[in-house]
Amino acid sequence: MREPLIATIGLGANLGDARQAVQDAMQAIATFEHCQLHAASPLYRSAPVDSSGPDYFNAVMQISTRLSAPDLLDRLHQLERGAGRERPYRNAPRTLDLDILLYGAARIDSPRLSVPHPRMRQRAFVLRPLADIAPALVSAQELQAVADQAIEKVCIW
Ligand code: PH2
Ligand code: MG
Ligand code: MG
Repeated sequence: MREPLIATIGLGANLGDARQAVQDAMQAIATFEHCQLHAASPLYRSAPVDSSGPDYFNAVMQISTRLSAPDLLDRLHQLERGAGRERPYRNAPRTLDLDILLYGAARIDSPRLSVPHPRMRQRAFVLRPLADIAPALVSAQELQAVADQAIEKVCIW
């Protein structure tokens, strides 16, 4: 079996009980087979970026996992489907969005998966929670560059 590595996952939702959906997903991911919770960010509320609808709830978590990136993605998509996720168009409002942001130090460019997530460094709703749990992964300049995006910390669970 492969050696465990740290995978970083972004969680977001802005339809239905979005706050609960993010919280439930975090708990479900922490109990995935071959995965262990490494760190969980506080919960944030953020204005939609290149998207529409109500404010989002966002968080970032890190797990130590022995799952391959495609297997992890399959399980995340299962959770999204369980939360009633529909994909009518790109960046549509959603009941649950679970993105693999980082998978160890891997670079992945497949039709299903791009890692590191290509837009993660332009988004406060990723960088702010990521900086809370892994400050070495986010620079002050990067945080400054997204300082105009509306986001607030809601709770520490
Ligand atoms: N996700 C998107 C597009 N825009 N905006 C916010 N605030 N939060 C998100 O999670 C989000 C978004 C595409 O995945
Ligand atoms: Mg996303
Ligand atoms: Mg996604």
